[in-house]
Amino acid sequence: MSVRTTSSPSPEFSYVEDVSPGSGALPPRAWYASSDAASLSLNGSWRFRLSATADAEDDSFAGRGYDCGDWAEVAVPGHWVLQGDGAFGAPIYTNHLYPFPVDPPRVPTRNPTGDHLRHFDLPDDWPDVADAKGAAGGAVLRFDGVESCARVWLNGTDIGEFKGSRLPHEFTVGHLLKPTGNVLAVRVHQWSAGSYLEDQDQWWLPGIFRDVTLLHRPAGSALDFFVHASYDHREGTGTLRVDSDVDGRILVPGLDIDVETGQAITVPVRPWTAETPYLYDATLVTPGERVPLRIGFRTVVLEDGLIKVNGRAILFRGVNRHEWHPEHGRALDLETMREDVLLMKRHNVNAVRTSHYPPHPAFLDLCDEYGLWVVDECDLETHGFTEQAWRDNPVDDDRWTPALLDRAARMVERDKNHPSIVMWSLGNEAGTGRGLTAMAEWIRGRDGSRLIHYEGDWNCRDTDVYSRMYADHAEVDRIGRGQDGGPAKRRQLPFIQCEYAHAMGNGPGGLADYQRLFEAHERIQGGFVWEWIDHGVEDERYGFAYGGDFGEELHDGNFVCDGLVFPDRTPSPGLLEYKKVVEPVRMEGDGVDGVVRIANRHDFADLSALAFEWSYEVDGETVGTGVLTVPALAPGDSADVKLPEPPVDVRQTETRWTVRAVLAGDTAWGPKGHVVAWVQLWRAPRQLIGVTARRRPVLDGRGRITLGPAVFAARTGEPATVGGIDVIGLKLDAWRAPTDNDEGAPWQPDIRHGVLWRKLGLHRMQHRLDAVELSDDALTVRTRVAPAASDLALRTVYRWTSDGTRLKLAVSVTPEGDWQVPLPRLGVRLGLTAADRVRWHGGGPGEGYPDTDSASMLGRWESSVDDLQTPYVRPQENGARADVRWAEIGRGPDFPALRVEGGLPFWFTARRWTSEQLDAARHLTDLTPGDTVWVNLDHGQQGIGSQSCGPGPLPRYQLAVGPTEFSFVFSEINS
Ligand code: IPT
Repeated sequence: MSVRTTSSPSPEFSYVEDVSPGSGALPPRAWYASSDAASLSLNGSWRFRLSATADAEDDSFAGRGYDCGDWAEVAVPGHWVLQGDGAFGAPIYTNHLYPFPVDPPRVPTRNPTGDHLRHFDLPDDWPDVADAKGAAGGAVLRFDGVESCARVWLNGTDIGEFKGSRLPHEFTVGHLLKPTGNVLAVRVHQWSAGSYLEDQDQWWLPGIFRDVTLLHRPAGSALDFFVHASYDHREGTGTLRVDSDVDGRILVPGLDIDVETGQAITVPVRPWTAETPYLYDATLVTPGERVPLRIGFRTVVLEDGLIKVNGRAILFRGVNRHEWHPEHGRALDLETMREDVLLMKRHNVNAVRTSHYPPHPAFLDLCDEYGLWVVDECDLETHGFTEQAWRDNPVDDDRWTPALLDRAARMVERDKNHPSIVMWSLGNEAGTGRGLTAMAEWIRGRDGSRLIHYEGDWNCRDTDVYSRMYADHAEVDRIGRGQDGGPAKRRQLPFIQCEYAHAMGNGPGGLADYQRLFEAHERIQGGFVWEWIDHGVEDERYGFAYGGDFGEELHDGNFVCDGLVFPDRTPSPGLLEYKKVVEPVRMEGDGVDGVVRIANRHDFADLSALAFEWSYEVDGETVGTGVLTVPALAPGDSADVKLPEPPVDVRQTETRWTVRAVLAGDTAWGPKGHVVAWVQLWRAPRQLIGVTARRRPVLDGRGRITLGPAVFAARTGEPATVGGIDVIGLKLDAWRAPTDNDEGAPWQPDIRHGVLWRKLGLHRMQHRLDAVELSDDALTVRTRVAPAASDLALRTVYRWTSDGTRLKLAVSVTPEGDWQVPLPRLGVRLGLTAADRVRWHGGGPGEGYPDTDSASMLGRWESSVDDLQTPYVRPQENGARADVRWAEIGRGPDFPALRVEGGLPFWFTARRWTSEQLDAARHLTDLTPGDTVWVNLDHGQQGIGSQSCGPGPLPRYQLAVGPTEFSFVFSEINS
């Protein structure tokens, strides 16, 4: 046994805790793929050995001839904690807490360290490696992303170490390469000084998670180059100048350009915008290689206090995108990246903030190609220092400034040639400090053609835009009106919400109200919903796992599942709502006059890519369709367009127009016919149905009351059957399984309804029966609904009448006591034993709540009960269909079914478990269907809001307690 007398870790491991960004790497440069220089992907299966500490093993594994025969294997790119079936540790989720003691730059002794080994031969056609000399020639080894710190050896030679997980690092290796039997050894430490700069709200996932590539660098190859391609919107010309470290020529065949690098040329061009992403194919030719380029001409400026591109102010309809794949974590393949871009385009999203680090570079190529505005954010967040009032924050400590500047440079140099990037973001939630100023100054000096963003400094010392997160509607309105005060500089700046509308679980609510403000005030240039995707980890125990599911000591639960798409990228209702709210064509009008006002809300595109279709519906049934001729309106323009004569003019039932703007032809991102925007306009309103009370309730000798088609239990006054359909437990219901937005975030100072509801006991209401009364034309059941230990109550009277075939229930609710909170819901619930299909006329096809119902389109819909459920990763209230006129639920396709018509439109929900079971479940796998389908018919629902990290529902969407009456008509139908 040896006794250690040296410090731990020993000096040769001191780089791990060194604040410096690393040593040995080449200066950062543009990321590109040569068309003729050879390259070799080193992705694939690597040998792997995991140690518990940074210094457990020496470097003997790095030499040639080392026998790694008993090592495990991991896939590169990948995170080792997501491989090996738990043998390699597990992911950890924290929002902002560092999962280790805060003592910068020191990290824990227990520092999972993965030694990775890859053996490779050069391909036969690899150019002669013996010629390779110096930094400019030979070969370069590139790592696109390693979390969080790596030391690299090639054929036994230590070539350097680096930090900066989501940034590229390159090393000159030509002089070390052999034709065969090369050994690449990479030691990766989970924790390092760099971890203090990477405290983003996400899983901590060590590993080589992006590509590893060997690039041949022939003599005279391009090193770094900077494409400057501006657009003069007054002249319609573009000016191109490509500065290159190695002189060469730039060829742009589409523009007849053939100029030397460094030389500017101005020619008429088609500009690039996110809506019209026109790219010119070009080639940079240096003596040693040809580099294909895609050039987009556009100019970004801050002018008149606005962000303008090509002379026009833009409006961000954005999302925050973390890189996520449910199996592979942040190791994304190209198809997954493309899927993100296509989904965004198809849902009217026009902007991405790459929260909170530069994405895989291929994603930016896709943004250029399909058209998305990008705010490229640096890999920097020190949020955990908020726990100590930002004391020792690295961004305000000069010792860390070189690391910050290194990160800024690696982002800007790698990504500078993307037209899609309009702003550089210094990072996220890092407080304020000199280091940020140094980054901003360096970026401005290097690239004056883009704006600078950072949210953490509300004084906007270093930024070109006033950016905030989760400001409520009232504050956004004040900012839009310029009534927010603030320092002089800030008052001159445009405003964006870099994060808003927290899409955790069911929600976000209030999007439409935000959008109205964004569109009303010029100063407000839109926002970015938090966030794009739920970071659920595919897990056979739970379906998708979240924080705490891996036994983490500290974690933030399902706060990591707050996206507009589920972990498998299925759009959630929140994304459909966002699509509708930000639709770039706004239609309004009057279905009686038959006029639609169509406004083009694009910033650049006219409407020539769209076709317009109308349909005409009677009681939800489409009875006619046609095409509407709409001029190719310029952006910002609008026109009144006349609808045709209605195909039939029924006045005694609800009739309406639906007008859709669809893609006129296939585009790069969507097929012909894809719906971009829509509106519904009434021709004739719905007529209320009446049931004349013509039947008398009859008590028989067997404890039953018969009324029209229904039989009731005389003792409880509850219906037992309607026609041939068994009904159980019909009662007033005011409880819903709180949503994440109901529960709110623990730090929220405001009233958190979900918490108050539970405290009050709304989930354990007792129903006291006071009377069952029979009169000539009605059965009246009087009850008092209240939780134990409280004097608050809802006096509830059920009044049943029938005309012989139909059964009407009129409910009247009279509150008692001083209710200080809104109700989760108010309606009746009932159980049906034989039901699995639903048809309805109302909002659909998906769910809708008071402040999330923009995308809910009125129509006739049909679904299985199972498909009505929205699979939020943490189970919670979901699946209500809004504005339902009538619904039929039965065992399909051969109904008989119970038909329910609402006196007023209502919310319809049906599920194979109770709200209480839904509330108790932590994962979808906890929900097991029972024999009964529980149906909720709600007169009211509480809004959703965004309080899991923002404001709660606006007052007008809250379900205030007050005397309330509502009714439903039940009947049995056979179809
Ligand atoms: C904000 C963070 O910037 C983001 O990373 C994420 O954590 C989001 O919140 C919540 O999901 S910070 C917020 C606590 C103000």
